[in-house]
Amino acid sequence: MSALRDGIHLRACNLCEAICGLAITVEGGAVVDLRGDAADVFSKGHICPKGSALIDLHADPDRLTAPLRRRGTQWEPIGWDDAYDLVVRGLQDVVARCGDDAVAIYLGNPNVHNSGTMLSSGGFLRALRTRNRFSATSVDQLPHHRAALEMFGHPLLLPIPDVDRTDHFLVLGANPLVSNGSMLTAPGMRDRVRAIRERGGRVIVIDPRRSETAAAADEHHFIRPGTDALFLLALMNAIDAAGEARLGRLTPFTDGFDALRAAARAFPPERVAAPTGIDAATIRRIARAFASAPRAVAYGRIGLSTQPFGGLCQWLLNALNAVTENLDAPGGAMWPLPAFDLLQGAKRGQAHAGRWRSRARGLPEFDGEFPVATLIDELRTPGPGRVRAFVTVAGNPVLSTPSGAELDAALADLEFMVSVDPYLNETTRHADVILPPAIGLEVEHYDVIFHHLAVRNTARYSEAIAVLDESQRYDWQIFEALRLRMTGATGAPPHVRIDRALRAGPYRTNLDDVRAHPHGVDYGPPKPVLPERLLTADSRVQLAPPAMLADLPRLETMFAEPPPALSLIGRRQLRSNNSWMHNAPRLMRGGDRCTLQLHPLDADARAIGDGDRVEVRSRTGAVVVPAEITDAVMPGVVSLPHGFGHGHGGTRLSVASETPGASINDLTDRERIDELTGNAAFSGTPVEVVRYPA
Ligand SMILES: Nc1nc2c(c(=O)[nH]1)N[C@H]1C(S)=C(S)[C@@H](COP(=O)(O)OP(=O)(O)OC[C@H]3O[C@@H](n4cnc5c(=O)[nH]c(N)nc54)[C@H](O)[C@@H]3O)O[C@H]1N2
Ligand SMILES: Nc1nc2c(c(=O)[nH]1)N[C@H]1C(S)=C(S)[C@@H](COP(=O)(O)OP(=O)(O)OC[C@H]3O[C@@H](n4cnc5c(=O)[nH]c(N)nc54)[C@H](O)[C@@H]3O)O[C@H]1N2
Ligand code: SF4
Ligand SMILES: [Mo]
Repeated sequence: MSALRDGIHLRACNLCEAICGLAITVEGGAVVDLRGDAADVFSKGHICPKGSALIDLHADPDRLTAPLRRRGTQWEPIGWDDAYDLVVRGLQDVVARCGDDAVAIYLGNPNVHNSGTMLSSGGFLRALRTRNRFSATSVDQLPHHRAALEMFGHPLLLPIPDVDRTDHFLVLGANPLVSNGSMLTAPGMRDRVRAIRERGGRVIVIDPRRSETAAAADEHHFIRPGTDALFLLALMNAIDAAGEARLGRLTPFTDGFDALRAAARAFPPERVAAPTGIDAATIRRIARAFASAPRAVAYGRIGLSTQPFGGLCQWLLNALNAVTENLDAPGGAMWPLPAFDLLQGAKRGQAHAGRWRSRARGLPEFDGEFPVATLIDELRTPGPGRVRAFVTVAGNPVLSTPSGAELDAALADLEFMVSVDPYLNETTRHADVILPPAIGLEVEHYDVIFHHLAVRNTARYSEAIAVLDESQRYDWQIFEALRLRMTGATGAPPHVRIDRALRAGPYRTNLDDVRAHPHGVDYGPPKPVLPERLLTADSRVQLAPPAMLADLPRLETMFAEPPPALSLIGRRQLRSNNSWMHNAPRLMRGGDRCTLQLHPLDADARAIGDGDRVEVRSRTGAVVVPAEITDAVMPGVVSLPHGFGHGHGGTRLSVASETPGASINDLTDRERIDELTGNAAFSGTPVEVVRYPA
């Protein structure tokens, strides 16, 4: 394990999108204090329990610090050079026999939280030349990217709610008080939400569960899972019918206003009340309040993107902000301008989707990736191009992607697998070689991604605060070593790339300047950037993209089909980080949290008592968990957290496996996707629940 350097260190937490500044005191090689940095220009002292758990991560005896090679069910340590050779040979062997596409890649969530990986993995991954690329994007925010591409010309042109200046915050399918904000980098969301209310503004939450955010809001309304597109169309309908739809400043460079209004005309509030579960008068009232607020913003996160109409939802959210003069306007949805700007060199009209299709199910690529919901098909469907080798980088798809148990079985059948990952977990146990990078406090960090999603333009560079053990490697060293063996070439280390990008960026700064400000550099709140920043071919906003309009008829099925008796949704928890931090002792105190929440009416109908063990069944599988009866969930809706299911043998997760829970993704269904974008449609999975044993 690496040695921490003594002193007081200021660095950003890179565990989630909030990128909080932390102050960490190390004495005698041990962390004696870790707190939010009160002087941080952006996070101002905010911290959550996961931030403190960086200490556990660093000290975790289960965390791998040297490569492992699997022989049958046994793991043996090997040297790095031998490991690299094995990996390159294993991959090249499969390519030689089965072709480039026989290698699949899966990039998990921590990739985007880690500048070393972000900036250095590309060379190696491109050298693999496979089209079978997958990532956590398609179990998360793919619909946001698709809407941004269709409307603004680039997947990364994501409008962010300007929560610090808004008077009206309409939140759908997001729980920022627990998730700490997503596609909304705004550390300390509890305070920011409170501030909206204290300045006389209003916060309204639309969610099938009375979430922690809902509890802190002015209003909360239950909505039936997966019906938000109907609700948003009805809001648009009511605003337009009241004569309050207008584009204002956007008018000269926006197309599709009339087509959008025409589309909404088919969805009056009275029509959507039954399927959504929100009555027409309430919808009209919410519409009026939104349109009449001086500055309002509608924001929807994964409750709106991991559902069958995710693409429509993200389009309609942007459109709603646009037609109420709240797009690209303070207090509405705005585009940050980060110091390291990934769009710096982007050309108009160059981003496209659907250039090729997946072999087995014919699903379209997006940004060079296929939806991970079809990974299993590519592993199992025989014929040329079948995936025979697998590379995972910072991902745990066995627990995080739909039909997880089926994926688990399919991975056991591979010819070769390598994981770049610090844990031997439910996914990496299938690898032939595990290459563990240094992580957390051990690595330098500049947040390349999340400044693009932030409510304030800031910059912060974090030094590594540890000296690596001889056996350890940084992630970028691993990728460069693999790339060198594959191609004969290597690239610059991350800090050089960061410096270059900062120099070329909008503030013309550099790494030394940013480094000289360990509490962060503040460039102020976002300013309007349209039409200049648009990347559509004609530099215009498209309010009614043809792909979105073409998906509307599919919505009609919502009226035709009765909802399932019970629909499953997820539940993020403050002390979880997707699937991978359950080995941190301080996050696991207090017993089993992997409970199925269900409404008293649904419990009574099934003679289920609080704390009873219940079996939850879906088309794809079944799990047994304790029941938690609560009126915080809508009748007809049950909720299970994701990221549990640590009961598999052959892992090295001594803490997590003590309270393993069950995986919600043993219930979700790889055939349930948003047909427009291919994103997994977790929310609203039909389930049955019975007492166990019955
Ligand atoms: N049903 C359901 N499923 C979901 C969700 C849901 O809400 N409901 N949420 C989805 C979402 S939003 C996401 S983002 C995905 C996440 O899905 P994944 O990214 O597949 O899963 P994680 O649990 O984030 O696992 C991260 C992996 O990265 C490793 N890791 C951690 N830090 C580093 C690092 O610095 N470098 C490297 N190389 N590895 C590292 C960990 O050991 C772990 O193996 O799950 C999705 N799945
Ligand atoms: N503590 C913690 N923080 C995290 C994570 C974590 O695992 N733990 N994961 C991180 C990641 S990778 C991400 S992507 C973000 C996600 O950030 P958020 O999107 O804020 O995360 P969730 O808490 O899953 O919020 C989704 C909400 O949608 C609701 N919902 C479910 N289905 C529907 C629906 O059909 N309609 C509507 N209107 N609502 C619905 C759920 O009840 C839930 O309250 O969080 C990040 N932060
Ligand atoms: S909110 Fe996110 S960035 Fe802040 S301390 Fe918690 S995990 Fe780290
Ligand atoms: Mo995510």
